[in-house]
Amino acid sequence: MGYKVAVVGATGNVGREMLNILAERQFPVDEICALASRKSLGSEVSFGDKTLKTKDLDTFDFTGWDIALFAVGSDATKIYAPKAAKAGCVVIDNSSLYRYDADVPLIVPEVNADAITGYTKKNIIANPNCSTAQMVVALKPLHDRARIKRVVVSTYQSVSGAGKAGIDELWDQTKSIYNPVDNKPPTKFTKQIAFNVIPHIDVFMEDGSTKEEWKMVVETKKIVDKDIKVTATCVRVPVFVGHAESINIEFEEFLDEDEAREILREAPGVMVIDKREDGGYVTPTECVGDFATFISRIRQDGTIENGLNLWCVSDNLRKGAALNAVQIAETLGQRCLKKG
Ligand code: 2RA
Repeated sequence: MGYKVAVVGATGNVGREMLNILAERQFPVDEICALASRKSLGSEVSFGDKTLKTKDLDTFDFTGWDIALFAVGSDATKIYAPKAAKAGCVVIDNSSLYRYDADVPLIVPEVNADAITGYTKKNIIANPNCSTAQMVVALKPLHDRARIKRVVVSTYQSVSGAGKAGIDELWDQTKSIYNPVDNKPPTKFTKQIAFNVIPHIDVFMEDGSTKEEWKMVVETKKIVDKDIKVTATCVRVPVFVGHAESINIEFEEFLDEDEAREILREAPGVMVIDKREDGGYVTPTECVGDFATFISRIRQDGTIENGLNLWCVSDNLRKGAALNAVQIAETLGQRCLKKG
C-alpha cells in the first residue's frame, strides 16, 4: 500500500525535481498527480520513465489524497494549501509562507525530524529556505558535540534559486557579453549577473539586511536552537545550480578540526571532501544532481578561542528544496502516516 501524492507547481524547476526525486528514491506512490496553473494545463512532465500531463490546480479536489508537495510561490500557496489541508491532504510547502508559523513545523529530517509530529495543527509542514537547509545539516552534528554560540555565514547562491527567469538571465547576459547586439538590461536581478556578483537577494529590511539573510537567521533558530546567534551575507553569483557557503562557527568549547571532520564524516546527509591540496574541495558544479551536502576546507579559526571555518556546497534544487521536501514525505510516512 502506497500513497496518493500530488505535486503542485509540477512544471517549475523545483516541481520537476520533486517528481524526479520521488521516482529516484522509489517513494511508495499508489497514484501521482502533477498540478499546475491553467496556462500550463496539459504540459508534460516526467515521473521516472512515465510521462504525466499536468492537471488544473484551480479545480483539483484534494479529497482522498495523502500528501501534496507544494512548489509554488506564497501567493498561490495561500490559496491552495489551506484547501488541500482542509481536505485531509498533508501539505509539504516549499514557499516561505508557513515557515515562521508557530503552528507549522519547519523540518530538515537529518536535523529535527522529531518536530514533524506538530503537523497535525494545520496539516501543513514547511520546507526551509535553500540556503538554510544545507547549512543546518552541517551545523547540527557539530552543535550536538560542542554547542554553537555564533555563526557567521557568507553565501554564494546560484541563479536557479531565482527560478527559470534567473537561469535565463545569466544565460542571455553571458551570451550578450560576446555578442553585444543581444544586450538587454537586467530584469530578474538588480544588476548584471554575468561575470559579476550581487550582494542582494530578496528585499531589504529595516536594519539593512536582506530578507534572505533574515530567513537564514530565523530558520536556523527554529530548526537547530533558538540560542544560536547567526549573521549572514547572501550573495548571488553567476552559477546556474549549486549554492556554496563560507561558514565561520564559534562554539561554547574548543572543537578540534580533526574531530570536527570525523563528526561530519559520520553525519547524516553529509559528504566530506577535504584535502589540503589542489582540488581537495567541492565546488558548485560538482554537486549538481547529488543528494549530499558537501563539506570542505574544515580548519580552526585561530582568531577566536573556539572557532572553526568550513565550506559547504549543495544542489539548491535538491537538498535546498525538492530533496528535503521528499525526505519530509518519507519521514511523515515512516512516523505518522503508516500504510498497510
Ligand atoms: C534564492 N533562496 O536563492 C532564494 C529562493 N530560492 O533566490
